Amino acid sequence: AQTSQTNWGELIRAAATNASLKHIYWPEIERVVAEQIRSARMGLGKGAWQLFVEDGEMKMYRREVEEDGLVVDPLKATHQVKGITGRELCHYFFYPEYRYDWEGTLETMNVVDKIAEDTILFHQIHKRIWPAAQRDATFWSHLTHVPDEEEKSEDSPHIWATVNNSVELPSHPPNSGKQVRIYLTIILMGQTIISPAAKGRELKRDDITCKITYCAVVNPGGWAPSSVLRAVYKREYPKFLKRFTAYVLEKTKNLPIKL
Ligand code: 18C
Repeated sequence: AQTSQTNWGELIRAAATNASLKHIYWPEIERVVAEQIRSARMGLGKGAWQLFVEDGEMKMYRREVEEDGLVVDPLKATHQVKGITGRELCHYFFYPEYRYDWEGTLETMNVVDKIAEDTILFHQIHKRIWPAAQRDATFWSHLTHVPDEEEKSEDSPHIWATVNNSVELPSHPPNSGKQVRIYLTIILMGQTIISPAAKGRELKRDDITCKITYCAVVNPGGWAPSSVLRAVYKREYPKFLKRFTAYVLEKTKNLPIKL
């Protein structure tokens, strides 16, 4: 009920570190993160989303969109995983030290600049798919959390999100080597639901469920055959979300719960 009135910018600012707030990218980060959270929370109400993958709790929807002859189909995925929190989910997605463990499309990842504890600049080179050219990406990544206004209680856990958004970096000009630059806007968001049965006793991993929303728009940046591209993402998005959530479950199973 709150979505249209909520000032997401204010909430995102409240969670941000000083180093992020002072950075020249901040106005853009705040705008894009707010927009991504707003649309991730909106559900599937608007737009003709078509379900193209269903696997247990995991559902993936897309809209077929082309720009200048390139497939840029927006993706929206929802999932539910028992035993992890939104904060844990976003932690493993955001921090670079885990990325090679779960990111199957990666050839190399470099941290170009650690702007702050919650904002990092990346350059990534992805695996090549024949017959297209190899792709690379430069993007900022921001980790944030906002109060969950659906859950009325004061102490309900925050909703956590990581947003990745392409940015031009003078140190890494696009299309200058053998890679074609891709452009991406991605959000991974996790809402922690605590079972009412856990009230008044110590919380166990069985008592928590993470409601996940993952939205992605990737522009391939240059020629790529549409049929190959659609086949690739149809395979890669589900593979990512299953592998990544299994990874977070494995990493956290013996750790104290971080709400
Ligand atoms: O969100 C994800 N990962 C984050 C951290 O890495 C980050 C990165 C997103 C970039 C994903 C796009 C990579 C495309 C590169 C080619 C794919 C290689 C496949 C290798 C197969 C072994 O936000 C998780 C990302 C999950 C994977 C998404 C795949 C989306 C494919 C979109 C197509 C892009 C153009 C491909 C080039 C042409 C192919 C014919």
